[in-house]
Amino acid sequence: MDQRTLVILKPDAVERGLVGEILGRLERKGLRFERLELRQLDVATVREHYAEHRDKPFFDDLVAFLTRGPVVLAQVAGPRDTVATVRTLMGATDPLQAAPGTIRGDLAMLIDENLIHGSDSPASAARELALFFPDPQ
Ligand code: 3AN
Repeated sequence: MDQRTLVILKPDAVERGLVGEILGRLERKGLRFERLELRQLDVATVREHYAEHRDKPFFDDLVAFLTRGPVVLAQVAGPRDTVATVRTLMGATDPLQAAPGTIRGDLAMLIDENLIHGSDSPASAARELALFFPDPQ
């Protein structure tokens, strides 16, 4: 059965002109885009999205970063463990630790500008898709 996940190409991906490169990697893997949108996020939505990091020292900088320019939001679908498949393609949170061949491993250097978000579990994916795409298709 198909599984869905939320992908966000963060403002650094848009600014650096890497949208096509990153979406292309997901697409060439065989994943499908069910929704795809360039959107300027507001502070309240980003704070809710990253609520688990509310008490971290980097929280305010993270919110400022995610709202400094438009992002690309994608509802991504594929077989079985698509949530995990996307996380594998992304690579580790810290781009300097991320394996070559992954998006972060190949294209990023900074932990606070690491290009892409992908939901970390099916439960997170359901919550995040409802947050960013509340309207029925
Ligand atoms: P991932 O995006 O790999 O799921 P999380 O959920 O641990 O990673 O972190 C969410 C976001 O918070 C990361 N994408 C990154 O931009 C930022 N972040 C995580 N850890 C740090 C850190 N130590 N310093 C600055 N930013 C961080």
